[in-house]
Amino acid sequence: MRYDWTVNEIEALFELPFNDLMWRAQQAHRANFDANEVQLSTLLSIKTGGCPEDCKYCPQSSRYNTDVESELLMKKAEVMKAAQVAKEKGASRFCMGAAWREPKGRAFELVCDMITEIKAMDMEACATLGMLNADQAARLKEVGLDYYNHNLDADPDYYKEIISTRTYDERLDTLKHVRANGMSVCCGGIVGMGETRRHRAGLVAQLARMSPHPESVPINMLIKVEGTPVAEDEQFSGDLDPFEFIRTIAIARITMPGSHVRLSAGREEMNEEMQALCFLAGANSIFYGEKLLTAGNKDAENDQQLFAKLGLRPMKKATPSSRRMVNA
Ligand code: SAM
Ligand code: DTB
Ligand code: SF4
Repeated sequence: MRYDWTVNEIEALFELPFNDLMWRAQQAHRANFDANEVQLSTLLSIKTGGCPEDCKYCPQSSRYNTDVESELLMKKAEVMKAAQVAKEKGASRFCMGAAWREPKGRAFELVCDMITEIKAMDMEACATLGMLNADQAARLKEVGLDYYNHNLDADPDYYKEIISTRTYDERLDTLKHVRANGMSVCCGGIVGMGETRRHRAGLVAQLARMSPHPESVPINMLIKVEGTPVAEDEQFSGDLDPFEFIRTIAIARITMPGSHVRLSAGREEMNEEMQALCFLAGANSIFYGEKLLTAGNKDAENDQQLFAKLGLRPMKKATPSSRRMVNA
């Protein structure tokens, strides 16, 4: 496994002929995984909207005028009902998201109770609650959390254009606490925010230089939500070519061959052929279920049909034993 990828090397991968890139991605994928298995994670927004942060892509920031209504933390019984439905539909992991800068006080303990109950249902548990300190990470580990999602979102230089209320280093600190407490890291980013190819290479380099690599790498295609600056301001405009998105997936696969690369937000807008190319590029995880946090997603039946057409199977659990553990 390599942890010394340079931005130039990754940019060179972006320049490869498409077929050559896909071939390399397939080799990396097949050396490490069953290439016909895809991990299914279901998301639930347990605390929606009203977030004090200024992430310019996010419909949940209180700074932008979007259709998202603020809601209080959901009751545990409702969350458990949603987790049960996700399990019955075949998801192996349940991911809870909260629109917080960081978790605090009693609300944090309530989320810890939810995690305990999800673990009792024999599902993998993931949470994304904003920044964590060392004590909070230790507490999440104690209640059995398997994965913590915290994205880098963009290349360090481009990041400054997108978020001002928390620094890149603060993000890295949270990831350090997650690692230090023995949880798996889910960390990726967004493409399609008006960044250059060099910036996309820079984002992948940041991820691929982490040692170990994040176990899960969500690659989100920006969902342009009315009212958010990235959807409204010219500065961020310009649609990303679909092949550039597929290339980004392939490059994540090549540079982080043992990680679960997730075809994440934006799938609702993708046709079956595009999704099939993403799987061919080495994506082996998706968000499964009709909703992401506030935005729509393909519904489960739709995904089941696509899986049948492509001969894909849901992965049981993304524990290390499901990997082939062979380096590409
Ligand atoms: N508040 C927490 C945080 O920021 O870490 C957790 C929830 S936040 C919504 C999780 C991730 O969702 C963000 O880091 C970003 O990558 C993704 N996201 C949010 N809005 C998006 C959009 N419009 N399109 C694509 N991805 C988005
Ligand atoms: C991630 O990388 N993408 C997910 C999850 N981690 C939490 C969230 C996507 C959010 C899309 C916009 C919305 O639903 O509000
Ligand atoms: Fe808040 Fe997370 Fe949205 Fe940023 S991405 S505004 S921190 S919910």
